[in-house]
Amino acid sequence: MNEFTLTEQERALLPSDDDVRFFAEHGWYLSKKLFSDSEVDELTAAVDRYYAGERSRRLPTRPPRLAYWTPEHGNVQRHNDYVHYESDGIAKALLKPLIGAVAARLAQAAEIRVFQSTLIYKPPIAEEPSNVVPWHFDKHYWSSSSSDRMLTAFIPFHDCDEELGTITMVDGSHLWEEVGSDDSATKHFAERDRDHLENLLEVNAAHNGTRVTKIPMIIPKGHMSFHHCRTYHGSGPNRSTRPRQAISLHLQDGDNAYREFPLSDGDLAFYNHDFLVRRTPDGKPDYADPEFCPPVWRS
Ligand SMILES: O=C(O)CCC(=O)C(=O)O
Ligand SMILES: [Fe+2]
Repeated sequence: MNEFTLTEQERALLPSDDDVRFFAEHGWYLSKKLFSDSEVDELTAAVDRYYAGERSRRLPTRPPRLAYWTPEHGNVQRHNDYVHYESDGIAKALLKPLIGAVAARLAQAAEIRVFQSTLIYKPPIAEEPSNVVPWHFDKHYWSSSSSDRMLTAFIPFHDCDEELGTITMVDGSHLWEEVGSDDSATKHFAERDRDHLENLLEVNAAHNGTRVTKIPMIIPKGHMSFHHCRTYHGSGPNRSTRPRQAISLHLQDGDNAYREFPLSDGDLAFYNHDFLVRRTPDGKPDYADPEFCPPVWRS
């Protein structure tokens, strides 16, 4: 029995051939309504329980770059990694085959697995500096991944627009040749200098003979936006009166695997998985370990 099947109604929600071409050209895609309102409400309830301290299991160890907000951190932007692992309620939503099937179409891959899931909360404080997400692309954190087809689904739990500080894409930037990057790029954006990143974006656009076109994703509840792993994106402050709540679901195609990626100091790039996942027969971190990187789709 194949658990990765879609209903007739779900098939109608897949990206069309034009949508797949659009994603290849622009590096982003706004989906149809992939979650019903009640599915989003169930996810929100699971997240409320997570913030209240409920866990289905806990990570066996805390890898070095783990994002893990706890109440002592206060009213800053919250990031919590591995929520698909620690909360079965959250995993139930994120492992919906339809999300994987949409990603598989966009990445033109036969299999899609979870790479990471990060729960995000921007408190409604217009001046809160931690709410601003500087320009970056996700592949920078994934140097130890062999694939260039990885992608991210940004899943808000409510209508999400510029007032809330929605995710904003730099159109077509996944096709840019990159200049001026260094090892600091493998660090999370929270550890990097914002002005430097803003400037780097302009420098890269100019190098590629183009301008920076910023597209805020206006995402209705139940919809989600997808971006290619080399698409520059960021987001602004939350100027509204309600929190901006979302999950970034980072996805890998079936072919992705650990690769050795030497940094300039001779050390190898690593990802937090390398401290958690099982090993392949040749002793490398297995990015297909179903415990941490479960499949979301197989065609
Ligand atoms: O929270 C945001 O606006 C950006 C999230 C992000 O960087 C991502 O989804 O890859
Ligand atoms: Fe990102």
